[in-house]
Amino acid sequence: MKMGICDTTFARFNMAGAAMDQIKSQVANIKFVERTVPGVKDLPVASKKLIEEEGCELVMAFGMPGPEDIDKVCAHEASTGLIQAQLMTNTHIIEVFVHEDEGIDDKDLKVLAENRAREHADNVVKMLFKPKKMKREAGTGMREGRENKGAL
Ligand code: RDL
Ligand code: RDL
Ligand code: RDL
Repeated sequence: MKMGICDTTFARFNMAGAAMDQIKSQVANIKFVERTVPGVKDLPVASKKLIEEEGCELVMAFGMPGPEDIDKVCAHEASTGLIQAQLMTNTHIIEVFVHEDEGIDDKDLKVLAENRAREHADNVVKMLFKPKKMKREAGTGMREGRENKGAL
């Protein structure tokens, strides 16, 4: 199968590389079609093109919104665009965003970005190939990149 991988030059960590590494370690015969765009607001159309023009069955979209108010607005707009692209194509675009101010410092941000990318990659493997495993995790308080919250 073909999977789309879309990332940005704005981000400060190669989340796409970490995610592809994580997927390749679990699934054979997967072809990645990669695109890089400047920033998060460019992800929706790039993802839609990967679905419609390249035949990708799922896309992972990686981005890093900055810490300023303007960046938060941008991130929300990008999210809305990604959801619209999903609805227009009836295809999942897994949004993997790490806000720069989620990190306590640069070192923590790097660890968070790598872990979030890898854990969303695990989610994608479950969604596509192990739906029963995903189903067993329903209501269990899963998080990506930090400790899971756990069930009540
Ligand atoms: O279409 C070109 C740009 O408008 C687009 O790449 C934007 O996503 C770039 N951008 C901003 O203009 C901004 O104010 C980004 C951010 N903030 C941001 O926080 N993270 C981004 N892009 O990835
Ligand atoms: O497409 C993959 C994820 O982006 C998507 O599953 C999001 O809904 C995950 N998510 C967040 O990214 C977030 O910042 C969730 C929350 N907050 C939240 O509060 N509750 C969720 N998901 O169910
Ligand atoms: O409850 C603590 C965090 O889950 C919360 O702050 C989330 O909003 C953090 N978060 C993001 O900001 C985001 O852009 C998460 C995701 N994406 C995500 O994909 N998965 C998360 N948190 O678990």
